[in-house]
Amino acid sequence: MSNLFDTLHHKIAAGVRVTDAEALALFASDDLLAIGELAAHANRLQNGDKVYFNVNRHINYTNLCVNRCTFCAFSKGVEDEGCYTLALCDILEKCAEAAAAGATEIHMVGGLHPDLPFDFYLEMLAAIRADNPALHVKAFTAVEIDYFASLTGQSVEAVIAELKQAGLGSMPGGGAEIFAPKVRERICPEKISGARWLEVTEVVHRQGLKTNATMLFGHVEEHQDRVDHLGRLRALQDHTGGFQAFIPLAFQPDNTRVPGAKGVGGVDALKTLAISRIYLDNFRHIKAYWVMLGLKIAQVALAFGVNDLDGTVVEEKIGHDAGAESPQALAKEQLCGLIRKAGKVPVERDTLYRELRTF
Ligand code: V47
Ligand code: SF4
Repeated sequence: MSNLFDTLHHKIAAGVRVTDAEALALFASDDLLAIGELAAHANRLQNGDKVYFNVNRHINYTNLCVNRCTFCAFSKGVEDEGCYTLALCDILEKCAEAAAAGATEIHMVGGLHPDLPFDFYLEMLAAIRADNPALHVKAFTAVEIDYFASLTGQSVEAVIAELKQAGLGSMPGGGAEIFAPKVRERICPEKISGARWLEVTEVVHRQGLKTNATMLFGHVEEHQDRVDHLGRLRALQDHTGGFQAFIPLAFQPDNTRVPGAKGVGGVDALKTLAISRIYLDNFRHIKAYWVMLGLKIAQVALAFGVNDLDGTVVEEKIGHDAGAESPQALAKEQLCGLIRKAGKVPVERDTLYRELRTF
């Protein structure tokens, strides 16, 4: 095994790509600290000691969804208690609060609503931007873009062009889950395929918008499926360069329906973040999303190749509906404290990773 680590250390130093077989061998290894050291080495070469965060606010405009992914505790049907759709005035109020609190980004996603027209989303974007010209709106997943295209009968290109015109600034990385079809059949049979997610994302990148990519892990997937997922992302990034950050999302099991789900322990979470850093040599940013990981693992992840802690978040529903025990929000000072106490340098960024302030 030490042979593997020596080889990978040299490969990383020389900028040579890690293979799928090597990534699988890392998943099979119990030497967590050696994996972490490799990832920290790869991260240091790209990002030094800087760790990014941003001041943002999440808004989930509706939890109504025509899909029923078995891992999702957030979505509801029209007959279900607790279903909601926010009115535009409520959305604008949340954005005004965010702007007043110093946010630079609104992160907005929702379920696939059964009957809101596409114009609702265009008006929502335009109204947010008119009220808050300085706020960057990062919104909609590739799954929602595909839904808007089928809703309107338009091409993905045309949908993106209209959303951009209305004020869309970039897109988050949700909906990727695990690309392998046999896993998707078990966890999200109604969702677009992994191949379609990648196809839509490629079009988005070609239209000039940056996006992120996620991977939902710790349910029924095998290590092989994770490596396959990473491999498809690395290949697309080679073509487009449009991904900013990769975010492994630790599965939260409460109120979900995934028979045989394995769950995510601390070791698995750190290993997965570290291997993502080692394998995805063309992704500059690996994000530890503290909402799903918990604050302690997210902080320790900063020694395992992670260089981004996401943001202040403020009102999170998707993870918390599924039992996440993390707080709802973090203050900027808390994020800086977590980063500083890990021996790193906190840097506030905007959505496009322009540095706003070093602490
Ligand atoms: O697509 C749903 C995941 C995603 C659960 O791009 C779950 O900056 C864990 O994509 N346990 C939405 N995860 C969240 C997301 C995201 C979050 C933060 C930052 C960014 C970014 C993107 O949440 C969904 C799905 O993969 N999810 N249910 C669950 N039970
Ligand atoms: Fe709907 Fe997204 Fe939840 Fe799937 S993960 S049920 S598409 S809201």
